[in-house]
Amino acid sequence: MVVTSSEEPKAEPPQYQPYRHPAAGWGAAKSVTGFLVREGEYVDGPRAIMKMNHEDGGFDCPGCAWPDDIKGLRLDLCENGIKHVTWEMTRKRVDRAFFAAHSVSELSGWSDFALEDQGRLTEPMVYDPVTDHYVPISWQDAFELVGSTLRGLDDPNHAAFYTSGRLGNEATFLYQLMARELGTNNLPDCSNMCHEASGRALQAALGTGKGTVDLKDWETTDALFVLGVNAASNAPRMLTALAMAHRRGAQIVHINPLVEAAARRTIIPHDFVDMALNKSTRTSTLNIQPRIGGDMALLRGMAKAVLEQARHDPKALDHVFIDRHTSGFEEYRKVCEDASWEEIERQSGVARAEILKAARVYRDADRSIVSWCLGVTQHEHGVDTVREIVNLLLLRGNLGREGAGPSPVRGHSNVQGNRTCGIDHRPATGFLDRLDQVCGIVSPRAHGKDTVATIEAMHRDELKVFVAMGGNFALAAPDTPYTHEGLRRCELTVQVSTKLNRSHLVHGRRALILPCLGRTEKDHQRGGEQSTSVEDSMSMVHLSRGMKRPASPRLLSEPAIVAGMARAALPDSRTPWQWYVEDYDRIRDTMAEVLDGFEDFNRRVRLPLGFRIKQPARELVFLTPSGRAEFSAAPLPDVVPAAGTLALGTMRSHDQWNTTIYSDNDRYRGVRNLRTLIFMNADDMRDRGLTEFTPVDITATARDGSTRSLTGYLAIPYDIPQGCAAGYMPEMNVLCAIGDHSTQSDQPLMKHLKVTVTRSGPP
Ligand SMILES: Nc1nc2c(c(=O)[nH]1)N[C@H]1C(S)=C(S)[C@@H](COP(=O)(O)OP(=O)(O)OC[C@H]3O[C@@H](n4cnc5c(=O)[nH]c(N)nc54)[C@H](O)[C@@H]3O)O[C@H]1N2
Ligand SMILES: Nc1nc2c(c(=O)[nH]1)N[C@H]1C(S)=C(S)[C@@H](COP(=O)(O)OP(=O)(O)OC[C@H]3O[C@@H](n4cnc5c(=O)[nH]c(N)nc54)[C@H](O)[C@@H]3O)O[C@H]1N2
Ligand SMILES: [Mo]
Repeated sequence: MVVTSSEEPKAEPPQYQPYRHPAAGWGAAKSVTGFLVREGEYVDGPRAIMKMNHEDGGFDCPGCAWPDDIKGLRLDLCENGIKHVTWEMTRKRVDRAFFAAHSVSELSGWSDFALEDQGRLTEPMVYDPVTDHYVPISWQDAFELVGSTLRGLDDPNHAAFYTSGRLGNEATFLYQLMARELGTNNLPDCSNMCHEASGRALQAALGTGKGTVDLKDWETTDALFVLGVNAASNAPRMLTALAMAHRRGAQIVHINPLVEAAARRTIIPHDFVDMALNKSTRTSTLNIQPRIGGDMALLRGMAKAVLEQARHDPKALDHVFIDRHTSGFEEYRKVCEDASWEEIERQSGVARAEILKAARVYRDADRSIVSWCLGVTQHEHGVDTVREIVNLLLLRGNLGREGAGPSPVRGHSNVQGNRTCGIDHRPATGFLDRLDQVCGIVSPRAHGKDTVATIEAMHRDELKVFVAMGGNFALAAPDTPYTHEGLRRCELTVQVSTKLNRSHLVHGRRALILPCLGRTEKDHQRGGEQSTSVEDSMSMVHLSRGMKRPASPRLLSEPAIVAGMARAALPDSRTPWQWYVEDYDRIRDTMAEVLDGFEDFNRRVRLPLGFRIKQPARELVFLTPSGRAEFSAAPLPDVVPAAGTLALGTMRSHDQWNTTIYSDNDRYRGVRNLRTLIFMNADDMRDRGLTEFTPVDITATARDGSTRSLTGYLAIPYDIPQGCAAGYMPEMNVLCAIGDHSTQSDQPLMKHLKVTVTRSGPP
């Protein structure tokens, strides 16, 4: 059974009161103070925070992938970044006495909050099946256990190496090198659940897997379109960019079934005068609420309107750009013309008049940026929708010039860097060729397994060793009971972690917990104190250097752990694993030879704000088969829920970091003391005879007809389109069938579960 924080006995009753205040500002300051006091970090916390995201050193905020301010030293912090850092810096420790006192069965009954709340892991531990306890193991023996198990596999493809997006670039590079030297591309990562769709769409359309804009573009654009992101909670520093844009008169259109806090007003945290005067700035000029999955139809409607206008207004389209740089325009024009307004309205759930308003903003802007996150990607047609974003941008030449272009908001602080540095189960041949040539290995060419395929292979006993560099796979992955069963079938599970979590308790026949340094901590190696590099959402690479004493003397850095496993698994390896770990400059020198855009890595990464990886699409160089930017003319999908069913999107609350739940509050949505909830449209509630806090059963029907349920969730009437509902991850992963992933990106359909909601019966 999955025990979640929501199942802990609650002292306080749930409360719901729609939130009407600006985002950030004093509400955030108060929340941070309370959090620092609770964590006993009111001395070290602020001191560490002053070292975060600094121009002259310091460590990269692990909170999200939003880039640092160009001015660097202008302190742009956020409530959630502070919580995230403080959570890592806690003084609490999980030591051998803790594991001796609590068996795995006992810990399995604890809440996820309670597990992480025990503090930092301090030494390597191995599972002892006889006593059902984790017991201490030396690093040497731990590596040997990993090595001998890997060496004993019939096929290297029976192992998978998961990456959560915290991992720094240098460890990432060594990790993928180890996997490929072993002979597998089984490199599942959190991107498989996150922005896989964005990567594939941008690659197909523009020949790059990334966005093309940077913060300077955000500062100069005329119109910002923000789709499917809860910025106030998940990329809070975007609030500053939105407020600044509004002050200079830019248009800001939010497209989201929910009107999130960032779509209203904010008080900029570093603007001390505003804080003192409680003066807020608007962060939106237009809010549009499509149905869940309705974005593609909405975007097509906007394109249709621009094309209609172009009949009498030649400047509506950038003909020169389209002729010179794109391919497929005529087919795209035709699908737009053929799509009826009735169908566009029905599929988007937005009235034509509203779509025309958004189209007018787009038409009137000289320069537009479209930004998006999971509300767009975690759908069956996520790839088509991102391509539709690109289509719209291409119509008016919004690419390759200042203030214009696509701008995906990435999640984990280095998830983009992980891909850049080789975490890809479908690697490009060119990359493998370079890797082989520089590192003297022979990489496998067959594609590897992603997250979903890894779990499925566990069930077929074709996946026996599962190594996770960070993350909390047992809760983050879909179909929770199925994932747990898969993990339990493994011969060996290895979790490289900073804190205790569910994935340590849902383990293979043999299991290791390998504790590592966090990003805030000093990393001392033979060659002196080391820094690691990370890449943000806008392709800026910079160094991050921890400043705190490690939580325990027995922690190793992530590069050292990878090297230890690699040496044990590959005794004949010619890769100088240990030599690399002594000085990360050596890893960077090799990376400079293998990775595009990393020339002169060691020098450039030490420039005050690091460097930007060169972005061919930005220079209008398109590495596509046609050498041009490609329009796509995909048909509109049918996303209208069947009668009696709702489309349910799973999302984060304000007070959580993925699977880490800080509290049961969701301030910006007005909820306190409750996570087992479902936000519903008031009419949908009335149709089902529900009122606020009525307990309901939620049943999801998968494509294969199987059903999965949650019971006793409380219904909350919310401003969300009819036919749509929302609730929290990771708890709701129980509802997401393993087979329900996109045929375009293989991403689980975490934002589009098909559910029925009924009043819970008597207990
Ligand atoms: N504090 C904090 N910061 C984080 C994280 C965290 O957990 N906590 N997680 C990090 C990670 S890994 C990631 S990937 C990002 C995630 O950042 P977000 O993408 O903001 O994450 P979600 O909470 O899943 O919210 C998705 C948003 O999409 C909207 N949405 C749902 N369905 C649709 C739809 O069909 N169309 C549109 N247009 N919108 C829709 C929801 O209303 C919600 O506002 O944040 C990163 N930053
Ligand atoms: N239903 C549903 N499910 C989702 C999503 C959704 O929107 N809906 N979102 C998906 C997305 S976008 C993502 S990114 C995944 C997140 O999936 P993961 O990345 O797997 O999960 P996290 O919760 O971010 O991982 C938290 C754990 O990371 C470890 N950790 C923290 N810092 C470090 C460090 O510096 N080094 C190491 N080695 N470990 C560290 C700690 O032990 C902590 O318990 O979840 C996905 N799951
Ligand atoms: Mo993510």
